[in-house]
Order: sequence, then C-alpha cells, then structure tokens
Amino acid sequence: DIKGVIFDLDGVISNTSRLHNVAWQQVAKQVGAQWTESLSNNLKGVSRQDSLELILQAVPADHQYNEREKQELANDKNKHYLRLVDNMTKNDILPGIVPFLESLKHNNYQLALASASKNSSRVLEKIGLSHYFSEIVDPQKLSKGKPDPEIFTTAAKLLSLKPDQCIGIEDAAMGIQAINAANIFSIGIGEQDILKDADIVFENTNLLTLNNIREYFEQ
Ligand code: B16
Ligand code: MG
Repeated sequence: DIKGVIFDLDGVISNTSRLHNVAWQQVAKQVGAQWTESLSNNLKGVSRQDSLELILQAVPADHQYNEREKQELANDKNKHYLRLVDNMTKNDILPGIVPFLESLKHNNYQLALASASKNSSRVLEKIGLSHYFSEIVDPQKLSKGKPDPEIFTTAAKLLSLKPDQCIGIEDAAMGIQAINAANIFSIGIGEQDILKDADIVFENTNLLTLNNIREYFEQ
C-alpha cells in the first residue's frame, strides 16, 4: 500500500527550472558555451557544481578554469537565481499541484521533498507550500546526487516508510533513474521520450491526480 509521496521541486512543484535556465544561460554566455536544448535537459536535477562542469565541458576554448574561478561562476549563478526566486509568488506553482497536494493531505499521505537544490526551502516558502511537507531532504548531507538513489532512499527513511510504500515524482531523466534505483514507483512529468524509464509518465502537472495514479494501480 502506498503511504508516502516524494516530490522533486524544480519542474514538478514550481516552474523554477525556467529560472535555473535563465541564470545558467548567462553563465554559458559568459564562458562561451553554446546553449542547447539538450544541455538544458542535462542540467535538470543535477547539483550546482555538476551543472557548471557540464556547461564548461561545452566550452570549445582551451582555457582551464581553476577551482576559485569555478566557485565564482557558481556563486554568480546562484545570486542571479536567488534574485529571480525573490520575485516568485503562488503564481509560480505549476498547474494542478495545489489540488493534488490537498487531496494527498486529505487522504493522509505523508509528503517529502527530494530536491537537489540547496534553495528548496526558500522556494517552498516563497510559493507558500512549506506546510504540506513533513520532511525535506538536505542535499548537503548526501554523498551522491541524482541519478544515485540516495536522495529518494533518504526521503523514504525520513518518512519511516519502505521504498515500496512510496511514489516518487520527477521531471528529469536523472531523477527517474534515481527513483527507480531506490525501488520506488516512479512518475515522470514531461515528455515520454525523455522519461521513458518512468513507471508512468504524465505530460504535465495538470494530469497529476490521485484518480489518474490509482487507475494505473488498478490495471
Ligand atoms: P541549487 P530539483 C535541481 O532541483 C534543479 O533541477 C537543478 O537545475 C539545480 O541545478 C539543482 O537543483 C541545484 O540547485 O543551485 O539551487 O542548489 O530538480 O532536484 O528539485
Ligand atoms: Mg526537477
């Protein structure tokens, strides 16, 4: 029996993936990396440092960035991102999420947040959804990021649930891999092609309803 639901944040609850993109695009421009759709997809769910490495790999130039320069680029990105986060309101919650969270609460599911972002609590506060989540995984306490299962395994443990009592929801291919590796039922939000490993894929968050999920289990 499913008792808990573990959420990714960016791209599932809030439209922050767009904001991350805006901030990273500026870094890409600064270092001369070409911004592509596939680069943008590969950054989803990936930590700040690892995202920067992916961008630097796309730089054709011969300049090697040292640790201090990398730290500066990562800090610049975060400052830019936080300025964008400061302007967030309830309008930045993705469609259908509030009714979905309400129905989960109403049906006594326990909710946890498994975001790779160090800014996730701030984002949840800005959009007024903190009270729905009994547990928020601190990504700074993890040794490995997505696609490693650690973040989802930790979330299930924090809820005192076994993996097979949980569902995980993700918009990133890396995130789906992490949920699957944790032996948690995976729901992907987005394109079937990109999220082909998910147990179910919904095209957008509007389709994320208890009825739609239950339908799958009753098949
Ligand atoms: P920060 P998620 C991830 O959050 C984002 O998808 C990813 O683009 C971002 O780089 C990462 O968080 C780290 O975020 O720089 O705020 O610590 O999708 O796992 O909720
Ligand atoms: Mg995400």
